[in-house]
Amino acid sequence: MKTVLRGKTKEVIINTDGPVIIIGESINPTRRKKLVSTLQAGDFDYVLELAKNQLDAMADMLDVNVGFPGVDDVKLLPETVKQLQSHFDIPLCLDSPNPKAIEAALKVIEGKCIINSVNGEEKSMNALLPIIKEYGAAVIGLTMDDGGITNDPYKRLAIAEKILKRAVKLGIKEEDVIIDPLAMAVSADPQACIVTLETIRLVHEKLGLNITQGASNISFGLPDREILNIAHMILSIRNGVTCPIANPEKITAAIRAADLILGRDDFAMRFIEYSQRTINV
Ligand code: THG
Repeated sequence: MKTVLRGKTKEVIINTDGPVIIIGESINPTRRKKLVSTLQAGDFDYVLELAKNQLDAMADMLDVNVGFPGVDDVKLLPETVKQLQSHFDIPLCLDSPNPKAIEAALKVIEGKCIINSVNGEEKSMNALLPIIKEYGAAVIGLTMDDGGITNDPYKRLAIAEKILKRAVKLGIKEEDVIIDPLAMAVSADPQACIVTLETIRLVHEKLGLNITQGASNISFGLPDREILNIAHMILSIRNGVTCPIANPEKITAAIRAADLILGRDDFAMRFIEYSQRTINV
């Protein structure tokens, strides 16, 4: 199954047969106070620098999250989208829980983006799926709903199916629904990653959809986050993750290695391309 995205002109295809597409995570103010302060001052240099660093590290797309308490993201999300698109020809992933901010950004965005995200709650699906259909975007469906977050992979699969059915009923194409199995901190729950990995396997096998996840979430609160993120990423790719939201500056080498090992990189072209790039910087 292929999900096709576009920047102003550049096309990116997320394919369930791989290779893995990297959605850069860094435009996110959770741990970056500087992002909020610069954006609020109308200064876009820092967000453009975050974008460039991720693209240099081979991100294929960029997640764009500018939500922060006190920020007017209905104004800021579209402004940030315009700035990013005037400098970089790359598809974006609009990361906001605010349907008004999403719609405002969809009005100005060029190409075809991903909306991050809906979940299985009636309120979420009703607010966002019609807009996503209207603007022809793709969507990430989080496997949680009115009942909250379950630790049963079969229940997460059922929520994925519910979102898929609802989206298709509204006229959104099946291939434009990307599932998020919910990656959470393994420091808080020793079963967290295995539940996610099993959900990935089930969604891949039963629904055949493209699968993302906020890959760096799993290592919150632990030392040596980089190695944990890499181990989890490789296991996730084997199970069916095709478009993780991750830090390309830390993870691209491991992803290129996994793709090569899984027979998705003829003559090791992509692996070598990345390795040459590392040597040359
Ligand atoms: N699913 C979906 N979208 C998401 C998430 C998800 N969006 C937000 C988040 N989760 C994914 N994005 C991040 C961004 C940064 C980090 C984790 C997840 C992170 N950053 C390091 C830190 O905070 O210490 C900094 C890394 C660095 O130095 O570059 O951990 O789950 N659909």
